[in-house]
Amino acid sequence: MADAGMLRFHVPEPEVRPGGTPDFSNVPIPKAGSVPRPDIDVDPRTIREHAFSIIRVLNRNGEAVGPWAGLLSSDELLAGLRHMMTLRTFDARMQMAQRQGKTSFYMQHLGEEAVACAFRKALAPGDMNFPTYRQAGLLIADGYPMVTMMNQIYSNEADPLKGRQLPIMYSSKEHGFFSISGNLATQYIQAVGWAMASAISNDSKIAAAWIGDGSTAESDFHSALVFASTYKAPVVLNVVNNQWAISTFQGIARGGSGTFAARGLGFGIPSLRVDGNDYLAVHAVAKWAAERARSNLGPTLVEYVTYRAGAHSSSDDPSAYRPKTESDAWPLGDPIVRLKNHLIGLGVWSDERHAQAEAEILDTVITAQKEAESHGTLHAGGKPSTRDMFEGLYAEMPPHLRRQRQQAGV
Ligand SMILES: Cc1ncc(C[n+]2csc(CCOP(=O)(O)OP(=O)(O)O)c2C)c(N)n1
Ligand SMILES: [Mg+2]
Repeated sequence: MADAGMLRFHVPEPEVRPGGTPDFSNVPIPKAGSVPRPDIDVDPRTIREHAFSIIRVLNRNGEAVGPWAGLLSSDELLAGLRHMMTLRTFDARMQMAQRQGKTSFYMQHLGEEAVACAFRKALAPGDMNFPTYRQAGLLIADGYPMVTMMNQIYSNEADPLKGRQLPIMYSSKEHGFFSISGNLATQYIQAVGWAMASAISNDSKIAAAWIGDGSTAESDFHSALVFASTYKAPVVLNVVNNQWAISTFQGIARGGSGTFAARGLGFGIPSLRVDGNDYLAVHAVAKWAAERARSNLGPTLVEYVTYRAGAHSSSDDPSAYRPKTESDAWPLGDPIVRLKNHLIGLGVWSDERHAQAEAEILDTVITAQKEAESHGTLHAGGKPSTRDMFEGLYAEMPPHLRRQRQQAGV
């Protein structure tokens, strides 16, 4: 019986803290291939269980099984593997560059590479992502030049954003990558608004909204869902649940809802959970959701279940709040290893070719890095001009900025 009397304040706590033994036995992992694949015009009320299960394609033996399998050719999968490997190598080099003082800040994707890399391949040219800082895979998988990314990270003279954005907060209209904002969740309502505008103007382009588990606690997330569901906006609503929001575990933002996908149910939005470390599953679910959006069936909410294996950012030390071995215990494995094993099983890849590809990729990344560094780094070489600071925001510069520009003598 519940005890009446003195009230107690409830704060959810993670299962394990530093020094403890990681335990994910409370995370139910359905068998690969076990979750049905409904038609895209399904009545959302009939697939409520999809918000609590996990769609998986790759089984423990690396085979692709079940109704969500079979969408990608071996060549497409080999390209996907290369994208994820490139992102991982890029991350390692840029993290090191941050430690060497060549940039002030960096954010890695370690363990989450499949999410953005596979998602990108489900979109069409002209579609627009509204990403967070952890979706550089969208750019890598779309062939955006690594040198340009590095120029932005170094805020050097070739930085297309001219030092006006925090490192890694890229922007590329051509590659469907809306400028990243450091103010979490703002991009969610913008994505829904962009999608509504696309429908209002009878265009064919769809939007993709991105948010992390922790940031779903922001009101912008909920407002976005209201507008998306009311106006059936052509948008894919992505939630990347990597278990952590800096030092705050996902149970805080999730509250009592069971899963992040379940948030969509109250809005009548079809909501699915997918194994975020399974390239094939991510791609299949993204394709399903994108097709729904493009067919005037409205929004889909997708929760990617993954794990942030690295630190939150170059300013973070996760050993202060979680056991060091927690990422090894994560039950969904490593996305690169899983796709690699699948391709070996198909007979189109091998350990030798993998090692060779790793060496080639490292070489390509280092070559790009040398080129970017020839344009300058944080404290050395070429910089954007002081004048650039004043340009590009207002069509007509307000008087106070004109005065400041005069004071700066530029
Ligand atoms: C509105 C707002 N509040 C707080 C922050 C500080 N902050 C930056 S990242 C972050 C954690 C976000 O976690 P999550 O949404 O899970 O994304 P992840 O970093 O795990 O990808 C916080 C609290 C911010 N940038 N903006
Ligand atoms: Mg998170």
